Amino acid sequence: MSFSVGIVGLPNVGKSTLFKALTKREVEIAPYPFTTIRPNVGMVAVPDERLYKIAQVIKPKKITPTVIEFIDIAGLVKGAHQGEGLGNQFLGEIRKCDAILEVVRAFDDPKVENVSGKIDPEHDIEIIKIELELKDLESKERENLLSKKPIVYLLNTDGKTLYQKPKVEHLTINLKEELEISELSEKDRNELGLKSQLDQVILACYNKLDLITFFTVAGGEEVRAWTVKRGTKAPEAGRKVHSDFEEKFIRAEVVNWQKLVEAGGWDKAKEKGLIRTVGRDYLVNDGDVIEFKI
Ligand SMILES: Nc1nc2c(ncn2[C@@H]2O[C@H](COP(=O)(O)OP(=O)(O)OP(=O)(O)O)[C@@H](O)[C@H]2O)c(=O)[nH]1
Ligand SMILES: [Mg+2]
Repeated sequence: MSFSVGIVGLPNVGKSTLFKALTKREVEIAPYPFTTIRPNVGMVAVPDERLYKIAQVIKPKKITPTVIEFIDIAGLVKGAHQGEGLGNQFLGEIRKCDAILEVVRAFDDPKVENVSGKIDPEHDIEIIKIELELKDLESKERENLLSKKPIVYLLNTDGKTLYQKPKVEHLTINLKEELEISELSEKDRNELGLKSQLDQVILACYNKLDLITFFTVAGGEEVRAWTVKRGTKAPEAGRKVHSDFEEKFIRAEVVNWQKLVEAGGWDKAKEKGLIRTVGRDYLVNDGDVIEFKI
């Protein structure tokens, strides 16, 4: 099971545009509100240079990045908690997500209806916040409260429209441009000198969720990255790799990825005494390369 991020925001702010740029999946994007009704779901690889550096010394047949699931949800409007717009459906979808990526409109385009009536990120952020809080008031469960989910704010700008910056920490991106960049070949992108900022969006979600990455090398067959919450113990991390591993866990061999790369591979790291044997209580660190022993 991967961690999931729900793309949330008012209608027509660019949620599906972001989803398409992230996942390269065909989704409906249109200049009218409530284009998205059924949520779009897609897996996105978490960018990580370390994976490729490890692969240089391990020389595996296969390299597999870790993924986060992104869910493009229907737009929310004021009154959604009472079922306004596609309110209840929308809020139910958010409940299933581990974090929220909120897209906020900071672009002006007369062809794209602005349900908010003005470009005012602070105001739009407030609408969503209130809707989530009102929905929480109705909820009997205290776990999984919507308004307590970690949120990454993304302002969708066109680079020319003026707006008041919101108080919250946020990323600023031109999503229309990002979609265009994502549709170019790598060659064209390099020739035109265009750089995508989407990696920053993915990593911002990853960090907001307090996730860390560990790696496995499968005896040299496959270098693969895996995601766990910070504070996860080795047996539970093992379960990510194989459902049996938690129960059958005996010990694990661990080396920091950089030490492994510097040593020039697993066997050489072992010769140098860089590989440690750890037990059930070992807390996995970001960047650990782990061999589970069952
Ligand atoms: N000018 C401009 N238009 C944009 C930008 N981002 C998205 N759009 C346009 O805005 C419209 C709505 O984009 P979508 O991605 O469908 O928006 P959404 O938030 O998914 O909308 P709903 O699913 O209806 O809630 C489309 O016509 C997009 O092309 C942008 O940065 N600038
Ligand atoms: Mg949409």
